[in-house]
Amino acid sequence: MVWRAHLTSAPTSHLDVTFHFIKITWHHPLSTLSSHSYQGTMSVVVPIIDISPFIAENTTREDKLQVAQQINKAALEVGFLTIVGHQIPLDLIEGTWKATKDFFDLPIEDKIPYTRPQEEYPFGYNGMGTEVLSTGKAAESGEVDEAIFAPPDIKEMFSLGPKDPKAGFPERIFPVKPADFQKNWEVYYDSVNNLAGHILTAFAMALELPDDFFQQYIDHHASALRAINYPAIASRDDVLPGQCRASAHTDYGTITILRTDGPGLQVSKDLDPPVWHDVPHIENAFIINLGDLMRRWTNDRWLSTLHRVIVPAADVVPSENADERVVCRRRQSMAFFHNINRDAVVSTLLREPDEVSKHEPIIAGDFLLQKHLASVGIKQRK
Ligand SMILES: O=C(O)CCC(=O)C(=O)O
Repeated sequence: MVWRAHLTSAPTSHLDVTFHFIKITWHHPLSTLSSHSYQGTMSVVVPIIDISPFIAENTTREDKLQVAQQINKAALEVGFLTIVGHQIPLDLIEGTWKATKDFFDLPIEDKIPYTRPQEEYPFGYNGMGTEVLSTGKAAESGEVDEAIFAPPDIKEMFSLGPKDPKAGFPERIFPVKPADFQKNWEVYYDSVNNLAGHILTAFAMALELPDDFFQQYIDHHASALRAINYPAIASRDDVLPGQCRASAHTDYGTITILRTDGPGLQVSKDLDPPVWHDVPHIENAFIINLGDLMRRWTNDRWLSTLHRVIVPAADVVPSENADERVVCRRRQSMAFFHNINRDAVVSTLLREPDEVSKHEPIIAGDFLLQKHLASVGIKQRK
């Protein structure tokens, strides 16, 4: 198979953070998405794939190719897969999970000090009501100027960026409490980043590219580890119409490696209108989804699928004491957003002689920051 890159002149960085904007008009969050519509999808099956041939030693190329073929099918048909056989130790996962929960349980005054201006350091602590992921989605097509107002996602977050100064961010910040937070997060970040490297090798094989094709884009990568706390919700009255825990969006980078503690995540291959399907929760597995860069690279062959986290319709937790009843349990997730180098140019890879690129080349870091800042209500001048 022959791939050729779609290259016009290389893009130059154009983003200039200028002012905060206020969203005043109410639209349904999805009304801002592209008018491009897909055929309704009756069912979406997220396959479970054993990734171990890419991690264990002494596996054959044939074993790897079989996994790569399964990945190719999932990327073409769903844009989501669940992986087992990842070999990340359970005690690391559980230790990091517990330290993260302990951080979220701290009083707000212990968390706020880790908030940073997102234009400079798009990580740290983001409190309740500070993000609307569907606005980041709208920014991709330049529709934020249409003044969207969508209710904020019901969550708080802590994110960690890369350690390497060459990645182009200020030094990492870690909460001092709980004491085991930093160590767990450092090791977890590196382990999951390592896993991402294996998955990208599998992607390269699936695309019939050289096995190390993606390595040139990740030697000073901008990946982020983000923990999300979705608090318990005591009353339906606390939820605005259309409000989600994480509103409908696609992820921005290459892949996301997600761990959750229960259901709530939904995907839709349809945009107009979306048709939502639950992603099954599988213990000790990671959910992997493809981000926008993978879709652009493959000229939309591979999917970067719309997803969201809902407030479940009926999740009443019974209790003898009516005051303790909650309509919706607390939920925690940890997402590793694998991003390539900020200065890397992503140009469509074309494989047919007469194939036309659906996308202009972009600078990965600009694309990412533009979407992230839009989701936290910061507009940039182009
Ligand atoms: O919490 C989850 O299950 C998914 C979160 C998510 O999609 C995101 O933050 O991008």
